[in-house]
Amino acid sequence: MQREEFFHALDTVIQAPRKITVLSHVNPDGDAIGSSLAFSQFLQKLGHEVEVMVSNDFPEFLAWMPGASRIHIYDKESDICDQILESSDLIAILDFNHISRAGLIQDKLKSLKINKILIDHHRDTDFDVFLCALSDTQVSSTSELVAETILHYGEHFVDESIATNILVGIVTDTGSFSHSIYHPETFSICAKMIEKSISYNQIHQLVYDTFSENRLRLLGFSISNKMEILDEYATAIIALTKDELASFDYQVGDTEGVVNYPLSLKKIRMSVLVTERQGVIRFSFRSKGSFSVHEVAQKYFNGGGHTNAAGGTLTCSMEAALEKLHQILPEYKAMLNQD
Ligand SMILES: [Mn+2]
Repeated sequence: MQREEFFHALDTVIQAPRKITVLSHVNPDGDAIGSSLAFSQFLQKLGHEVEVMVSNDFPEFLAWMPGASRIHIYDKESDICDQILESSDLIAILDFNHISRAGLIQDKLKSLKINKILIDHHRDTDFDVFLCALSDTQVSSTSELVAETILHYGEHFVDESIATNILVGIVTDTGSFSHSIYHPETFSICAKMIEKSISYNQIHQLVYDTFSENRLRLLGFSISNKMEILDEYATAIIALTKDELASFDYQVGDTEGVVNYPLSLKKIRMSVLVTERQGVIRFSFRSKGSFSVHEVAQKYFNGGGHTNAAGGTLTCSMEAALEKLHQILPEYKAMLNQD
């Protein structure tokens, strides 16, 4: 669906005041929270009754975001969340496109016959029929798409909260403007947001300069002690067991960004962070250039995402997970060694 077609369809959908639930993905990141809050604040201005919901809690470094305290966390209050979902007229799906990414909310979502709209920048949308969908992989973030949507309705809708939330989404999904920039409009949109937001320096500081001592030491340990370099495959792997995470008093979000560091090595094309959580092994993939970690994650690790950033999970032991990862590398050897 092209932009004009989407805006046209959205016009009809949001004309009359409704009860709308804005839903984003499990393990929410800055873009999930930023896009959801900004879109909900815009819908509220249009007179809708809006709730924001995610499956599980978001990291502490996003808790300051305008409106974050009113987000419903499904695993903390599933009864209230079920009631909200059941009484909704419309569900807005933001920053994900596969039902498994709804986390604990997926079964409820499947059982409800409620109209849905989608705004997302991931590949291969396939889980549902939407009243209207804005799906574009050539943008930095879902927050950028939400900003485009709001700006389409008029710059006067952008206030300090909306602008700040959008900026958090774009800054975090581009690694502070270091990747996923596909066109100059990303910066034009940011310029418009910075005019209205709290100071950009402050946003950056609030998001990035919030480490606990344990988190910084975990990062140091991950790189010094745990980074495995496979020169043959231009690949780096960092695997952190449950016990290792616990020894640094792991908190949600503490491994955020760890996977990016090995890519700063000139010779590395793909970086993989493998972490052991309750019963599952989580994979986070990053790459440089045209090598698609989305394909690797989708084919072998029940996941997906973007060309240069993707995730996946396996239900097995850490040893089995690492064995599988090593086993599939030869298939990609030629591609990983291309310039
Ligand atoms: Mn995103």
